[in-house]
Amino acid sequence: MAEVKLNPMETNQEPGGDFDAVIVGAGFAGLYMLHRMRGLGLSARVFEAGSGVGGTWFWNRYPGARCDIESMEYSYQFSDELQQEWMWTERYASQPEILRYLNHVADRFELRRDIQLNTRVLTATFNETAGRWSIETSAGDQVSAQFCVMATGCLSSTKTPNFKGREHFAGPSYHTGNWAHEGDDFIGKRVGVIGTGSSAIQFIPLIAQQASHLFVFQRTPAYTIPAHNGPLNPEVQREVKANYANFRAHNKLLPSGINIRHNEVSALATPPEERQREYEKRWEHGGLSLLGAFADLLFSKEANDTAVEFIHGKIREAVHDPNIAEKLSPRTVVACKRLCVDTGYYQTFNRSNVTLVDVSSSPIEEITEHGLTVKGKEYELDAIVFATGYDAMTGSLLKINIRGKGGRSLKEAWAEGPRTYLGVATVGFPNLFTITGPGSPSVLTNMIPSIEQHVEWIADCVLYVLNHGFACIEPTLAAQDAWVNHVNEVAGATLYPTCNSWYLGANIPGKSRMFMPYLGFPQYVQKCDDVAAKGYEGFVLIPGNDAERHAALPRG
Ligand code: N01
Repeated sequence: MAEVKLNPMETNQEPGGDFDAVIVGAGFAGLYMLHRMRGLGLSARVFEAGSGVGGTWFWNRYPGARCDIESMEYSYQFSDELQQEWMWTERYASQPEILRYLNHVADRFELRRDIQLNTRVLTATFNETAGRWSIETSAGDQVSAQFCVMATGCLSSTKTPNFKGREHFAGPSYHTGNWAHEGDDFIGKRVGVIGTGSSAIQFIPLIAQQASHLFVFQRTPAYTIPAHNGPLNPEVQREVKANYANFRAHNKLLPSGINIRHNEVSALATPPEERQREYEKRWEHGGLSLLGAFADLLFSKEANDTAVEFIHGKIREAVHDPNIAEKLSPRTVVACKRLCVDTGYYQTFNRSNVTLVDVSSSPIEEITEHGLTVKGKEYELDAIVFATGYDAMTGSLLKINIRGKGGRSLKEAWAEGPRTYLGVATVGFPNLFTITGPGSPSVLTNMIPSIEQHVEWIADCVLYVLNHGFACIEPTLAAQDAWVNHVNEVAGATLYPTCNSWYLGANIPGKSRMFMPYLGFPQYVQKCDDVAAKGYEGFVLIPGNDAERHAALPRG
């Protein structure tokens, strides 16, 4: 571990809530950030709104919640002892297993003493004179820190549409991202599910087995690929562990950091029978591997249409009623919305107790005391599940009243869409870091290596600031503008921006449309490494001395 040389003024460790760093969130990102800050000899406090650690995996307890990245990959690699000792039981880990893992990590690295649960950060205000962040919480804390790290997650701010009459519904209602912790079930109930994204697709087959009747209110069908989940072969686990470092290093060089075999050939240049064989192979393998079937899938609409046709054929094979199969067949580009991974989703619509209600042209009109209405017809329901997604990537950040230089809020700074340098920092907000923020690869990658890369980069940056006697670091406007343009240019060369996805902010009424994640994990890692190697190119480093600091503060 690199040595940090701190002077007392910089550490400012007085009792009563002055820290080197405040970290917001105790999910994968916050836990590792805390561990890393401690490793640098810094004081840090984590504030977490939930009553336990785990972030996404604490809140998403709906039946069937599991990861769509294989468990041997969806885990930390910063500690070889940890990755060797933890035994995953399934190919794709379930939510309870991932939550157990994160609790194990919190205990193993003795993180809990610096984590304050049940505490939501309300405001974070940069004090320009002191060069420090003041943080206020829902529990009444008022603390300060030189560095503030937002580990708030990309998909943590739930979105429930403002349906007329929602408050009148007499039965229980749920949002997948904020699921009750008590063991509710749907046995014998008439259940309505609104939404058919990744979350709904995971629990619909399970709720269908319990409910007396399940109504699925679908606005836009999604593409989903069978997971073929099952117990993790101990031999596979042993083999990966025998060579874990190489396995991780290999994955890091892949476009999304996920262990998918990427075919370098074009779908259009491949003869139809061969193309079909390739798609079949990927379908049989399951999960996100279909994304790597051909090099031009996300660049050419014509190439993508071959995948559309293939999946439509699979839906027709799985669903007995051709009308329902047709309704379940998406018309958008494959993967421009997140590809889903399921177990028995399409087959569920063959059950006599499941009804697909198309709300694409006739939206849900109203929620009533006993159900909801579509086209004037009332569907009687005992329970409603909102699987309606998230205000992704920016929602949780903008819920906090973050004010930077000159009292300017992050909301104002991002009014036209989030603008960051590398997804980690924003002009006007010195010493504020975002882990997997907008403008970083984040949601288009395996989140855990992305998180680790950010945490390590931020820790190195903090160390650099302190060891060189600086007080603050902040990106330049030129670097930020260039990065935002680059993120958009890269996305613009693909089919990603062609549908109304949450990647674009299109699922939130009034949200500025901007393609938020950066496409290209290895290129991104290289860029971050280069920036650091060049003494944090594109950032302004502000001296520790007050007078010097004021003179050096970038304006505008
Ligand atoms: O949310 P979503 P999600 N009336 O936004 C519909 C990750 N994740 O929670 O498309 C009717 O995908 C909306 O319809 P439309 C993953 O990255 C991963 O399912 O806007 N319907 C859509 O069908 C994923 O992408 C895993 O027309 C309305 C649905 O609600 C992300 O989380 C598991 C509506 C929202 O789908 C979010 O997934 C779960 C309305 N007014 C989640 N408003 C795994 O790792 C919205 N909808 C496996």
